[in-house]
Amino acid sequence: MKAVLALGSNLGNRFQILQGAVDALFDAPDLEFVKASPVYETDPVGGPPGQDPYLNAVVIAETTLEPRTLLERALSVENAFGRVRAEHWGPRTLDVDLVVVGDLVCDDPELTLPHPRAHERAFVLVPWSDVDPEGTLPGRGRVCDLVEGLDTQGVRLRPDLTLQRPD
Ligand code: PH2
Ligand code: MG
Ligand code: MG
Repeated sequence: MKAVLALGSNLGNRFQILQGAVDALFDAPDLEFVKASPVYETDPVGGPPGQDPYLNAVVIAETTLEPRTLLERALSVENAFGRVRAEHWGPRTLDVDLVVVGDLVCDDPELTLPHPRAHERAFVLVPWSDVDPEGTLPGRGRVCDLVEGLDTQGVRLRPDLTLQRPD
């Protein structure tokens, strides 16, 4: 199955953390790296005022893992990068979200698929459409169409930062 993961960081050495997350996520079996998107610097959406901007990127993967197992791997990589869950939508060293896994639709509160807010988040859809314009969000449509309807002002390409495939 294809899996789309969204990465974000707005604390610490953000780019090093994103690259470290890519390396760590794929340093285990049954999850294969396909592509990483360009990196964007993005204005924080929601959360407390005065937060620093995020770096965001999207990674496309192939997996045979159960979505729940993939979620556990994502959470353990977040923890490895010092994620502290203090404030809802507060600053974070690393956020790894499952955006879609195949065409699964699941409304389990612990793992909602597709990600319940992905369709309205330019910081997810812009990088995703760069690497996978034909990608779709089940129930919502094609990424390239969804991106058309969004305000993308707060999402700025960082051409100086490029994620490498995992080592
Ligand atoms: N993640 C959030 C809340 N707000 N804003 C930006 N720009 N980027 C994010 O990754 C982000 C956010 C919750 O996960
Ligand atoms: Mg998130
Ligand atoms: Mg998250």
